Amino acid sequence: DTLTRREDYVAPSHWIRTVDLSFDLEPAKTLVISRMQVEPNADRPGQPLRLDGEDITLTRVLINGESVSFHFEDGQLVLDKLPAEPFQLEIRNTCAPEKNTQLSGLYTSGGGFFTQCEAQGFRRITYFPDRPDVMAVFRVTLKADAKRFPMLLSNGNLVESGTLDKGRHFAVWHDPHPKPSYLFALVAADLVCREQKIRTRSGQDHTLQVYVRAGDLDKTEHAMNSLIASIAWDEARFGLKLDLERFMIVAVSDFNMGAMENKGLNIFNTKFVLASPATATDVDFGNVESVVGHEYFHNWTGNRITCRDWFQLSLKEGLTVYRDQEFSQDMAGSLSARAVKRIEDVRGLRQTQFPEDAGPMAHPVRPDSYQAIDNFYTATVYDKGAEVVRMMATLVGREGFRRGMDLYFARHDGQAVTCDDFAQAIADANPDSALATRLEAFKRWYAQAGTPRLKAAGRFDAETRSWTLTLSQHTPATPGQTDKWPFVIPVAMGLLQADGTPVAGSERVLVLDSAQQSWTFDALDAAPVASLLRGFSAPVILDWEASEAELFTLLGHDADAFNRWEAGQRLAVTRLLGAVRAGAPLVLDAAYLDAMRAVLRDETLDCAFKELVLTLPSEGYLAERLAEAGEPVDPQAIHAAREAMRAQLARDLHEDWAALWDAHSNTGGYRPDPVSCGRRALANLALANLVLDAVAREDAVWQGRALQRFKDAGNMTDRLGALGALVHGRSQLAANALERFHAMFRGEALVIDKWFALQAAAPEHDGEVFTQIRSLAKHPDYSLRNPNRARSLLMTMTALNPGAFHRADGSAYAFWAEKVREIDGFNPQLASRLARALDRWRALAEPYRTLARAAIEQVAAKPELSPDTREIVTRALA
Ligand code: HT7
Ligand code: ZN
Repeated sequence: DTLTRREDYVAPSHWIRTVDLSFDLEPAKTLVISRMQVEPNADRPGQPLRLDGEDITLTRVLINGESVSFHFEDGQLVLDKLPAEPFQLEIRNTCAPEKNTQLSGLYTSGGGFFTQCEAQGFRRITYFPDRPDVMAVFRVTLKADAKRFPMLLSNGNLVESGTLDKGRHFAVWHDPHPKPSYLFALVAADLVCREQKIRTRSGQDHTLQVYVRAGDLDKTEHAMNSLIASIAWDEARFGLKLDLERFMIVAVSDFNMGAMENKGLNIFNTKFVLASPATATDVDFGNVESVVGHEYFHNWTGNRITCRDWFQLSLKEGLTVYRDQEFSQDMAGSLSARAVKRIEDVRGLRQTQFPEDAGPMAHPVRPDSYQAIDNFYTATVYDKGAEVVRMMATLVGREGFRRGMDLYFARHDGQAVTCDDFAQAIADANPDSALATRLEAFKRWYAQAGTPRLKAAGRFDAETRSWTLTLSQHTPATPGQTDKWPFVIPVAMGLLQADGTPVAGSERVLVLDSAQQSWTFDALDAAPVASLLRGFSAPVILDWEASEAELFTLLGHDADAFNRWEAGQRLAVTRLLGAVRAGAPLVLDAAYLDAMRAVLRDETLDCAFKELVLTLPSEGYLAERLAEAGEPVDPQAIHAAREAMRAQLARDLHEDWAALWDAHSNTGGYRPDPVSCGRRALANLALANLVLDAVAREDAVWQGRALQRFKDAGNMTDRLGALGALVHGRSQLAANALERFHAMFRGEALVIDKWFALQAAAPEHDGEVFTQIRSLAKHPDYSLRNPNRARSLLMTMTALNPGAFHRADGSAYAFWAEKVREIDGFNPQLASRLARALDRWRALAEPYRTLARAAIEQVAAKPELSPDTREIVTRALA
């Protein structure tokens, strides 16, 4: 298995200016004819042309109509003795879409044809220089049986269509925008479409289409509205217009990731398109909006300007995640709804990216090497990459960032570029900014892995009435990087007086750009309460020994909603980890309970915010806090402490939960707006607490109410909330409700995924949940072949249910190893993602550590493991 290194980049030997592709589509054997206009790269004369190809059968190679000699080298088709002038190259080959279980390249799903070419799927369709810096104009002819495949779609504009003999038909598509092969797509399937014509602010007319299976048309309105909103937002916020007459979204149920931004023909996992109140939750509605936005925004950040090589992946992904996060915040509207979105994003970053940055897969936002590029579609490249862009925006200001984006497009539209090019454009457009003056140091965020620890210490001098804040930073070693240079860290902050009133004029963004720096604040009557890293202005771990009193002040009064929430989480973490460390039962104190009660009763706070404050830090997050402190992680001790705290919050805040349920359990007709979503989220949290407490007290009333709610619910958020309350509260009514739910939604694949996931996420109790997961894996509806279904049980258990996964007998690890090995045999991308579940095994306490290692070795022992999974387990064991 070979390593690809960033430093080895060389420009392509040849450019492909145009490609004329013709497909004779048959599930068992598809014939592909590719005619390319090839131009030697004048900077690299005399080189052979190397074409990538994988799992396809070559039948013919012609240059300017004549057969030529060729050979294969390292899996590539190599052509030498080439004309020095531009020439036409014709390749004929076949592939077998119905045998393509990897879901990369051309494959079948639900009887139709679909493609997935990023990162290296195009080579599984035909021989081509399958690299993002080779950009060509594509013309595509599709031929297929008209009955089975009535819709024939590809990128760009439809130029011709008609019938052929033997019941076949054809369509010809032309995409005028040069693009890399990873953005190619085709769909040939029996689909229906929701269509809408729009005229944009700038007066351009466009046709928007969302294609789905016949029964799903009623679930496409939200995706269409999200697309329209995305188009309007990109034009208003960044001046970026839709550059195509027709923009299509197609939903497919077998898909390895969330969605794909193919030029003009986005292909989506059904999970991120289909949404109706009866089948999708508020979270699903939010995800559809953000994924539709994300893929649409790629049209400029990714497609018009693409990556020079795959090491630059964050150039498009980090920037596009930043853009979709901003879009969702703008759609949320109010200041507090924006903060809720920011809290959710940061929670996700900490849950997934921070552990990644502390484990064996830690890598820079711009990695230096890879074995399988598909393994580098990571939280670091996407979410930390977005934080890097956000820090740039903080350092140059909102208008400055817009100027920088304008310059980036002016300079690089139509090119394949690097992360350096992006940072340079933002800096050059803001020459006096804190970014431009520290650009080289700032770019360490692209080069150095690991989450920096930011230490803060304050000292008040009563004599001079001044308070000095000292910030210092340190980044732990990561694989292959022992010593780190200091990062440039923007620290947004403000000061409060002890009674919670803000200290006038104290708000600012400090820029820490060395190992240690101090700032002094004058004219203070007493030591202030510091609110640091407001809005989570940098992806760091803040080590700030705030007192309990300070945290209560911040929770109650900080002007920054993010830091109010953060203070609440810190108060919870202290208690939870205190119990874990002491090995003693957790007993909640009156001060904490009073503070939580005050939050729940505060009429100035939104429901969504209250729900976030009252949701305890996850077991995974708590484990990382221990690991950061160098303490062995005992997942069962964490689970026990968290369950004890949940039970006490349920019991001691009973009156408040009941009052909240009464106030918010009826939100009327379904609308997925932030206020209604917040009310539903809080009502569901209240119900979960009420059922938990009722089960503990053996009281039937709230369990009965939850069952009634489950039956009467007018939307999926409420129905699943009630079902979750019963199942996760271990009510005796749960089994019957689960059965009914399954019967009710038998034909709705995405809802059945929820049915599996909900059970896999249940808080573990005496091994019952893992036993249930193991038996659900044998359920007739369960399948490893469909990625959504496979993930519903396995990813939910490994990523979201440490109590069920980390067992002292190692049985869940063994189960995991067996599934990874099995999936690896047919879908390496899915297997290698699942294989990451035990990345953090070294941080575990015994016996988990030894058992986890053995399970990883068990995966590694499979002789014919894919390069994808091999890379993960090799790094884990290194
Ligand atoms: N750019 C898309 C990446 C993607 C992908 C990568 C590897 C294998 C399968 C894949 N499907 C989609 C998704 C995005 O970030 O928008
Ligand atoms: Zn993306």
